[in-house]
Amino acid sequence: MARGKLVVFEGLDRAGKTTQCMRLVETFKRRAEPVRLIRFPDRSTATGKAIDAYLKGESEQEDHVIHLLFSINRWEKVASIEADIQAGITVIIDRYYYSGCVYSAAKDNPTLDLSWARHPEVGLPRPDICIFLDISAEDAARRGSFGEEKYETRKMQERVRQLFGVLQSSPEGEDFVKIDAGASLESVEERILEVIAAIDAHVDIEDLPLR
Ligand code: T5A
Ligand code: NA
Repeated sequence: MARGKLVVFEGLDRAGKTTQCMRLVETFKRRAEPVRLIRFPDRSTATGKAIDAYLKGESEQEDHVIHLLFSINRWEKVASIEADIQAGITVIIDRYYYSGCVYSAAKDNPTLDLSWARHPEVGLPRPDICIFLDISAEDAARRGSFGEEKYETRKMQERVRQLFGVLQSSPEGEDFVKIDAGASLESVEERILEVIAAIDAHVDIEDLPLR
């Protein structure tokens, strides 16, 4: 049996990740292709509840502590992700360790840079592709309910965007495909489907027509 793919979505807050992940899952289902969607943070587990309270401003956490909680929240799912991929199920992940590293490093804590942040994430299953939904901090801030959670400030989002850029020009950047997320829902979706089809066909994504 062919192994399932591991497809990750990343981007700033409000880039449209959850919307597009859900549309992609629907496409897989329509095509009767096995699929599972995971969102990080998974707010339903014990670590997820602590993260949720922190993001809503209901509790405080030291920067390294919250970083490690986000990481544990991913490690909790590793066995089931690996089992699904082995069983031929495509696993779609809404935010992953790239967000993990970038949001923590964006805090400008002198002992929490990108390289420190990467350590607890080492060994997590590497995705076949990381689709980066690219939006300016300004456009993101205009979208629905921006500003409700901890990191949804212009300053933080601009720093996050800059650090995603740093990640994309590091070896990690090989995993990234950037899509303009400021476009309409439908055209973002169309581009995502082209990128997924290119992995299936082993076409170099660089060779896809530009949009
Ligand atoms: N975080 C996360 C860490 O610090 N460390 C970690 O390890 C992880 C995993 C919560 C926070 O946690 C941080 C990052 C975050 O600050 P979350 O639960 O993923 O992470 O955040 P959410 O608030 O659920 O989701 P996002 O803010 O990331 O939004 P999405 O999923 O990118 O956007 P979505 O799809 O919900 O859309 C937002 C709005 O825009 C509209 C939608 O209808 C919606 O109203 N929209 C569009 N409008 C116009 N054109 C388009 N193309 C549109 N696409 C969507
Ligand atoms: Na989301």
